Amino acid sequence: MLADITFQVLSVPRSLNRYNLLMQKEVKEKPQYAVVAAVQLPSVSDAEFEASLCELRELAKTLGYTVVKTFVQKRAGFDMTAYLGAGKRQEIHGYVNHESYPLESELDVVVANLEGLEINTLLVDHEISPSQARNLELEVGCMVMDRTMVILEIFHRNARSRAARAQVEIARLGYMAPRMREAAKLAGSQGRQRSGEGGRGAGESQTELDRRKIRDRIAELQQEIVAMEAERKTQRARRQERQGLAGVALVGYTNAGKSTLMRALTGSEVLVANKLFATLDTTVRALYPESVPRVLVSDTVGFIKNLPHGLVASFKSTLDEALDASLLLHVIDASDPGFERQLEVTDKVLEEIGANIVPRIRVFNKIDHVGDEVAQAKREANLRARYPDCVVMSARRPDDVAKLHQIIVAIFQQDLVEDEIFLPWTAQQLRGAIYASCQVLAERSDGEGAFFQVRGEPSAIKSLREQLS
Ligand SMILES: Nc1nc2c(ncn2[C@@H]2O[C@H](COP(=O)(O)OP(=O)(O)O)[C@@H](O)[C@H]2O)c(=O)[nH]1
Ligand SMILES: [Mg+2]
Repeated sequence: MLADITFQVLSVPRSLNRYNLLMQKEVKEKPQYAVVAAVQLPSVSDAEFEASLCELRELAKTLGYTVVKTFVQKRAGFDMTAYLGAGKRQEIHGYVNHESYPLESELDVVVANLEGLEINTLLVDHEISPSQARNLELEVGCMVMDRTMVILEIFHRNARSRAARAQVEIARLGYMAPRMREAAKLAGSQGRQRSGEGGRGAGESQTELDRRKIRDRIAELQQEIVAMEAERKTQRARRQERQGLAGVALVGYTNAGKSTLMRALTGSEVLVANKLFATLDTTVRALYPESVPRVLVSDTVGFIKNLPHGLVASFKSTLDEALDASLLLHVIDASDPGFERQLEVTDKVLEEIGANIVPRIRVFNKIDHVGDEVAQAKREANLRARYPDCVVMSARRPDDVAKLHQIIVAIFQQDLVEDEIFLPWTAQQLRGAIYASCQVLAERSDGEGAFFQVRGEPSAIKSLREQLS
């Protein structure tokens, strides 16, 4: 009953309301525990099914969730009322409410104190209807998020440019619209039943209004995107002209190891261990040990294997950052059986967004995860033959990370020049500036002052000279 009132007043499905509140207030601060559930249809192979579930768990992790249990069910079709069959719903209810604990499977996270754990979300691996979501929520006793909602939330958090934010909002509105309609219809029909009146319920006219508002808002956003497109091109050109913007963007599929590599390359491992959900904020960090020029590394939203069709445009918009980078690290999970296909898709999408002009290094990661040593050597040899300038590595091996670090720095140092700067004893206050903007190869002094053999960007050296003259 309470739920229906919420529907009428806000004309937004309860699940969406609660979801927004939850996202704003809690996820970023408090550990969130979730369970995952999925129906395996007869047409879906075990391998496909597992891969999709695995990906959903990774996506959940990106949102800051710890997935403690996965429930699966084979069915000929989705349950019309609540996606999962009645028995499975009960089982999940029991688990979420600490009434029963099904046997652990290898997919589950072992949690020391399940009793004290508040599981607040059930994630389902399909897009489900608003009524299925609502019924499921009522039965299991926690919030339900479907796959599309999870992905939308990730995009929402990662969209940084105005154009990307607009694009993601369009997708969110598109997702919400039918859900609001459904909610209002439900509220309207129940109102009619109660009052015995015929004709259009209050809910329905509200829907009309909401629909128009959504349509108008989408049109407005679309216009904004077109206008921004032109503006962004000039901004980008200007930015690339500017010296000293050495940026590396990590791109590739979810779970390829982008965030792990980012942490390893930027030395933020310690921070991550101490701050629970540091990953949510790790977007741009400087390469560590620091280099000359200083190189900034940014993480992008991963490609998603089962990306709902309606989300393609917003996904691409979140890749904006890749366009601003001077170098792309395309990270590929070399241990994933489908890595070749993923590589092709990534290349194609990068081309579509115009990022094919940005220099790129292919990084085949997780080589340690490819069978035994013989298999690893064979895979590595194959990859090197096929992709001559690639890097084959494991983000878990510090030596490999150091090598990649060197490769990146070397690329950015290609444009550097060597020079000698003379600093009279009277201008020693500039000493710090020299060390900050250049790499000092050697330093000697005589009675007049100090001589620095430096390597740096031409613009940095020029600016130092200007300060000295
Ligand atoms: N065996 C192995 N696992 C890795 C490697 N790099 C990352 N991982 C693991 O792969 C999973 C996904 O990594 P993550 O960095 O979150 O991937 P992202 O989605 O691309 O950011 C994590 O469990 C990592 O610990 C690697 O080189 N070898
Ligand atoms: Mg990541």
